[in-house]
Amino acid sequence: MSFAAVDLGASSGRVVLGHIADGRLRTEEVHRFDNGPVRLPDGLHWDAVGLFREVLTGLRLAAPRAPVSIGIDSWAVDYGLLDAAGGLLGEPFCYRDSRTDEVSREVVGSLGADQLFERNGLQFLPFNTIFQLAAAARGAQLAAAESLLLVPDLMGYWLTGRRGAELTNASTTGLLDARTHEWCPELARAVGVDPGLLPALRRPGEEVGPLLPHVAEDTGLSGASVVAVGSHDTASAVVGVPAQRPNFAYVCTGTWSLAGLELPGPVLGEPARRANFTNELGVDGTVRFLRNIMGLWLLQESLRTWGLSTAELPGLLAEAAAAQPLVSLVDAEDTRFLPPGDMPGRIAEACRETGQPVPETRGAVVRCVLESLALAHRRAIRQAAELSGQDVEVVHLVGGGARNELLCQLTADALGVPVVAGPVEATALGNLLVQARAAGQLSDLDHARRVVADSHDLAHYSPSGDRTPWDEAERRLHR
Ligand code: ADP
Ligand code: LRH
Repeated sequence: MSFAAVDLGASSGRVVLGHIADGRLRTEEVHRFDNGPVRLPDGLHWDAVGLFREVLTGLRLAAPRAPVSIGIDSWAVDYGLLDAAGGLLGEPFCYRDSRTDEVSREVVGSLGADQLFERNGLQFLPFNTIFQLAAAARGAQLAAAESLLLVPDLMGYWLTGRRGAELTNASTTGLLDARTHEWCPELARAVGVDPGLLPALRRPGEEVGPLLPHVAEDTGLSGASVVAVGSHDTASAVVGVPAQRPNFAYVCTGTWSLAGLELPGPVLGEPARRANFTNELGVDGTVRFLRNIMGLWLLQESLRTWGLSTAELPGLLAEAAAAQPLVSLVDAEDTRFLPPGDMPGRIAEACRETGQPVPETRGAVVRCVLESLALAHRRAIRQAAELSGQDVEVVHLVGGGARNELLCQLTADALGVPVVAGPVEATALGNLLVQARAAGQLSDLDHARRVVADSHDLAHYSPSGDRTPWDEAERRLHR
């Protein structure tokens, strides 16, 4: 029995087929495509229809294996608005658009940062859906909208004609109650949004529906239906973490680094809020207690500024490995790095402001980026452990960054904890495993993780070197 995962990342998307045989998950990537925001006169957007075309292409390529179900995940927080006829009201905004910079501060000022966190348990990020909607409420488009669909739910709607809001991704909007896991209509109203826009919630594993006849005909997938997975990509990635013991932390490294812990319930209250932690919902009622770190976006955007492609990454990483260690580090959680633009320039500026040498070569800039990420991973994981009282014996690093040996080793060195790297495609695997569980092939998360561990070669990194220079760098940046 085969399943199809549609995994839409901020920098690339893929359609992956998978089936379980002899306790192993066998996968085949049938389609991969680039993704990225595009600037239009009114701001930064995603090409949602273009993405849907790629989804259809992937499903057509998957058809010969006749998957029984399709699961969709993507980056969080962004949404499309539908009018009464079901038409899309404009291309979805990208979370890197700056229109929420001011409005997010105003909303927090009027609702109270502590009140908001007590209710939704979310890290303050200027692009949380609640702030995007507060900005939208000042324009005309929202008045014409009948429903709001997060990106994977929008793709699901276009495949099936059914609307809904998958729970893990709904938990990133800022409009979901962290305790009851239900929508908070009064928070929606407080930012000028009709709560009727928010569709009924659905849980990972629930059936969304069969494919619309024209989709079934176009893709050749007449027997398949869409099944809700952890549609927030980070929720799926954490399902795909091959942890074999309870005391693990994870870093999901792609465009972002999401570093933290899986917990049975939320950590609310002032210390967690002041440390700017988030409590996002995972599969099976788990909570992802983590912080968003700017991630490999810092590297992607540096490459773009230099006019280089990902093919040139291995050469640059070799230069970074040869560069002098721990010369200059920046705060990889600083939102100055959020918008697209000259990344090496912003890094140089941050180094100057903190009295550190400006990296002079590309290798030195990449070294600065990777060491800064490693330090941010360490801070988030140590603080998550302290705030939750959970010990950390091992860190699992999954996602595209698991291919970056220097980043994995630096993360182990900074933390003084072993790092297990891989799988690179943990998100697609988590997506497939939730479908396999819905089909009755797996029992629980531990079972799913055993299958991942048995199916993949993982790389092990032991901490090396002295922690003192990392301690000094941390003091320099976070006095
Ligand atoms: P997302 O899902 O957010 O789009 P991915 O998980 O696909 O991100 O990870 C993308 C990242 O993987 C890139 O930014 C890049 O830094 C890293 N990566 C890709 N290929 C390589 C490689 N050959 N060596 C090291 N890192 C790589
Ligand atoms: C990673 C991710 C992350 C969100 C960000 C917007 O792809 O979903 O968890 O915070 O995108």
